[in-house]
Amino acid sequence: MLRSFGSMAIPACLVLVAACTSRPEGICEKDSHCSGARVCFEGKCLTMKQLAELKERREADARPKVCKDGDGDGVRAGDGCPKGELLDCNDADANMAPGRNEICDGVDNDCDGLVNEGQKGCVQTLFGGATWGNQEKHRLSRPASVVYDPAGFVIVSDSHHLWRVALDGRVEFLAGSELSNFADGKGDRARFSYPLGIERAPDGSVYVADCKNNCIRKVSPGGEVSTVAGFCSNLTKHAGKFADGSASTARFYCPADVARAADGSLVVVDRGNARIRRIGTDGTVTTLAGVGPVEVKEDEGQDGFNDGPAGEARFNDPQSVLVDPEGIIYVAESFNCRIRRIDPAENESGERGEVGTLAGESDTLLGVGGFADGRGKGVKFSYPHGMAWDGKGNMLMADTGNSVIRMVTPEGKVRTLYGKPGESKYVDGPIPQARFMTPMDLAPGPDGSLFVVDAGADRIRWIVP
Ligand SMILES: [Ca+2]
Ligand SMILES: [Ca+2]
Ligand SMILES: [Ca+2]
Ligand SMILES: [Ca+2]
Repeated sequence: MLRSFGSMAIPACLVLVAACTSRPEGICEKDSHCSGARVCFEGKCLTMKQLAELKERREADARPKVCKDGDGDGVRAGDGCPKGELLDCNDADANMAPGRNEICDGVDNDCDGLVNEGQKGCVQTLFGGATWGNQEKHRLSRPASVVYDPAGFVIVSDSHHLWRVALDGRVEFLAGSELSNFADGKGDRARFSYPLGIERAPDGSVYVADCKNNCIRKVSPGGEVSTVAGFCSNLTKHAGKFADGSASTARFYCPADVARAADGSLVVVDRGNARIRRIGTDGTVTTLAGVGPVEVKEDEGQDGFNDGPAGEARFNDPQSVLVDPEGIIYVAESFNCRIRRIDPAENESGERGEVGTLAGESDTLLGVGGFADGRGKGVKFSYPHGMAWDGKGNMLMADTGNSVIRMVTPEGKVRTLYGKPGESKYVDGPIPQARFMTPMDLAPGPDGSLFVVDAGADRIRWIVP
């Protein structure tokens, strides 16, 4: 009986298969039935994103609806909790729950999205990484530079935005987009392409070294973005250009930083061109120092170091710049692992400027630095980036490769202030125990505090003594 039923089923199955050759509209059986990069899932063509969302939704639905206090801190969590109940932001850590007192440790005790806020002798996180509190929807991505405004906030550049962050942690979007492109305009109509160093103007505007757009931009306090100098474009065919001249005819190649001199002119680290440039108050762009990009010698590495007359000096991967009140220029160089000193004054024979080394020593062919405190040539840096004045005539430096913050006197004496060389980690807490991953820039804040861009941790750290 069973056998005869089975033999009868065979032609029925064949009929079914034949019918399938005229598949109803919108039904798929395999991926090749779907157009583009879509896949066939349960008879429907879905994009990979739709598929991931569907699977995520089903997993969430399959999880039991719970509301419990897993870490025993008296605050429950879970998607089964009644609407309106205050939830534990981390139900696996009893040191974290809404209503707790913040203390100087490694976590956000009160679940407001800020780590160690208001704690003295402590390194805290001002912006980035928050999954709770008022920063939840603002994602900081590869931050590059920070400036402090005495009105009580910092401005931060990342890819490809500028953010304004109040010292209580409230974040306001200032300009740009997550899309890399070029556009002048206000707020979210403006576009940057890998903005790097920023500098505050006396009126609260911010100058931006817009690296991959190959130009210098300016952002007003209201978020209006304009072009200061250079031809802005992130297209490959417009990269690699160099020209002095008026603001619109001058060309830069991945400017990395900009500093404002006492006379209102701007000094630009033209990183791709390995030159230090000046933008006069009338917009005229000139070259202060540097003979041009490095020479790459076969099997020998890069030849990109030379001190001496400004027109013959060589830089290799210059990253940041400071100008002192007398107009002396200091440049931090990644590949040469040095701080260079440029006196731009003409000598008696009319030759412009002289370039020397203030501190640092390295293998200039291989770009290998190291770590050593000391003075002048006895100092070693590793891939240094941003610098800032400390308000007492000393320079502070983000020594990226060593994961530390250094202090450099105008005489070239260097010591290490924060972090531990070789321990690249994100650790908030008491200052001696705190660690940094890849500090890229810094800015002194109120009461001797210091803001640090920790690019590797995607966070703005705040050292509060
Ligand atoms: Ca709990
Ligand atoms: Ca908890
Ligand atoms: Ca907190
Ligand atoms: Ca804490």
